[in-house]
Amino acid sequence: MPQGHPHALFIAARTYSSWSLRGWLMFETFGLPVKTHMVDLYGGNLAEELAGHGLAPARLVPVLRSPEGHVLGETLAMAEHLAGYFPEAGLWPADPGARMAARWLVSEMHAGFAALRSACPMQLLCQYQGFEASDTVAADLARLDQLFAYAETQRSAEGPWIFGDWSLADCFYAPVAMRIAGYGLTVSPRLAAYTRAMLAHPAIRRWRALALIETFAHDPYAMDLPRGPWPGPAPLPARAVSQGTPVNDACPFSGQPVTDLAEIDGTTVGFCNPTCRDKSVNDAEAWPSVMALIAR
Ligand SMILES: N[C@@H](CCC(=O)N[C@@H](CS)C(=O)NCC(=O)O)C(=O)O
Repeated sequence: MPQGHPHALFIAARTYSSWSLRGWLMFETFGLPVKTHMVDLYGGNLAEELAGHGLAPARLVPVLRSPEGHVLGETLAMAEHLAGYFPEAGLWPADPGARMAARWLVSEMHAGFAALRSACPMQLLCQYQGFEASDTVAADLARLDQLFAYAETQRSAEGPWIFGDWSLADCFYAPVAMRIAGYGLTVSPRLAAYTRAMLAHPAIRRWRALALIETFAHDPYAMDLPRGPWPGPAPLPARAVSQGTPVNDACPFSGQPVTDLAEIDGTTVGFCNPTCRDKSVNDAEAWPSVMALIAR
């Protein structure tokens, strides 16, 4: 693996930015080194802000800067770049047939599913109740099932992911699972099982735990529908507290001295800043270093 500075990844609005999620998952789920930076998706100056970071002509998120200083502003190109840069990391399936199919599915996701993407914008806050899928959305879901069924014929690995083992295809389809979850879409048993597996994936749980810290002036995709709870695994009971004796002296994330406390499943845990506290409160089980401190 190349040494030196890691890649820099510029993302925005974890709650809503499905493409940012794709870019981040490529690093997070394959253990690739990265420094993540947040930019403002809704400030009206995204292209200018990106240019200020030396990322022109990028105008959307995510954007990646390589350790050598080259810039990439499209997730499909990022997938190919990272697969080439980290050849040992297994980003594409190893089996040639599965690899071809994975490239197909990733390309079709990148270019297609317009009805689903526009009718059901990704949001990780709730599950809307009573959402009625249009015929075009239903057709996108049928196409999704057809592609996943085809993938099953091309794979040699067993497992919950599109090609059995986790691959770049899952990075691209993870936000689709979030749309199925967020709108309670009626889908085939195959897609329902995939959505359940994705909701329980530790990286997805970490992303959402971070997303829930975000605040927005308004909900850009608010629907006039009742909101039910998020359908993922229920987090452990947890809350920020101002007093108590933590079980740890050093923050489980940074190793720095503890300044902010939370009570998580009955155990007081200390963190070095409110963000690390809050992401742990939002879903402690997403963070192994936090769980290691909690008496079970
Ligand atoms: N084709 C692009 C799509 C990226 C994209 O649409 N990003 C959205 C956020 S999810 C964005 O930056 N929107 C800002 C805007 O439209 O001004 C990719 O693959 O990265």
